[in-house]
Amino acid sequence: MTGSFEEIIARDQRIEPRDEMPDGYRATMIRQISQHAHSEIIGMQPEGTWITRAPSLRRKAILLAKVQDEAGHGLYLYSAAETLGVDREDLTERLISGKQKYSSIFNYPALTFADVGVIGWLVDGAAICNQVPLCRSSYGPYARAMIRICKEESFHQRQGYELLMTMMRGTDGQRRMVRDATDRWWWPSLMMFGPPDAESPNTAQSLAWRVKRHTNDELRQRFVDLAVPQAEALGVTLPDPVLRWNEERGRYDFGEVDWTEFKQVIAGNGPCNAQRIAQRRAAHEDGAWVREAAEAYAAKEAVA
Ligand code: BYC
Repeated sequence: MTGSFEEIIARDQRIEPRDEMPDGYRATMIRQISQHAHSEIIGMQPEGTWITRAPSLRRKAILLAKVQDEAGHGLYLYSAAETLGVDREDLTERLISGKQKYSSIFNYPALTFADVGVIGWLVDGAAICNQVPLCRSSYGPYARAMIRICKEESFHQRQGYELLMTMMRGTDGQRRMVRDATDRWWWPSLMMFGPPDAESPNTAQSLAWRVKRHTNDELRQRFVDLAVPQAEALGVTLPDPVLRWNEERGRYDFGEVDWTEFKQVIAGNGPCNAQRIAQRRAAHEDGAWVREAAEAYAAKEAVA
């Protein structure tokens, strides 16, 4: 791509790894992409606990495929981050030492099999709302990774919704499970979009650099507008007494997110933060022999 960084951004073209870029842009992209990668990897845990307890072979196969997809997304994203000059091993260290964040949403437990459906419907649904615009993000490797990731996320969203539809046609007990899981995941899903615009330190610069295409509040509103009719079709009530259609705005009004809870969760004090990091650290340590074997093999190949 020819032209200065500013010209490329002004033409709405992509910045590629070898292009010159301001240090702040590089740091922003490393921050966002690596946190996104960590979220995909940590995000395997809540649903992963249900793989051995899935109620049928069909549900187990679907869930396994979905959780494997999340691992794939994480690996894509670590590779995209590495094009900016960081090392995946180092990023993993930053995650397990608590220096880098991952999405708040994965610090909540998946208590019943209905949670698997609700995670697909609401969590993947929110992820799609947030990530589709990122397919046009200014950093080429990130934008291109997002295209495939979004296609897979939309399959995930549909599998979750289909599971919930099936449960809603089942027994009273199954319907209760779906309603309870919806109640627990609704507000944390709205937190995925980040703090309100007025309290988002990174949004203005990220919009100017075309890393982000919409503000946190714009995407949160878009998600609510999509989710309400889906909840109606499913036959569940979203746990927000203020939620109602606003004729004038042509959008849904909704209640205030509990931002104190959000801050607590991203500060490390959510219901499952310690467990998530401990499990990730143990998996990393257990995998040390694989990394050593791969390095030994690569060294042998280099000599041959
Ligand atoms: N949780 O200035 P702001 C998935 C942090 S995984 C934790 O608005 P920004 C899936 C933020 O990092 C999908 N932290 O920031 C996987 C910043 O702190 P730092 C995950 C949050 O970057 C498995 C501070 O708060 N998606 O789909 O402009 C199974 C101030 O925020 C959160 C992505 O990662 C949060 N919710 O905007 C199922 C999307 N929100 O870094 C599904 C990519 C904010 O300054 N990321 N913070 O210390 C983004 O789009 C943006 O980074 C955000 C935040 C919208 C999240």
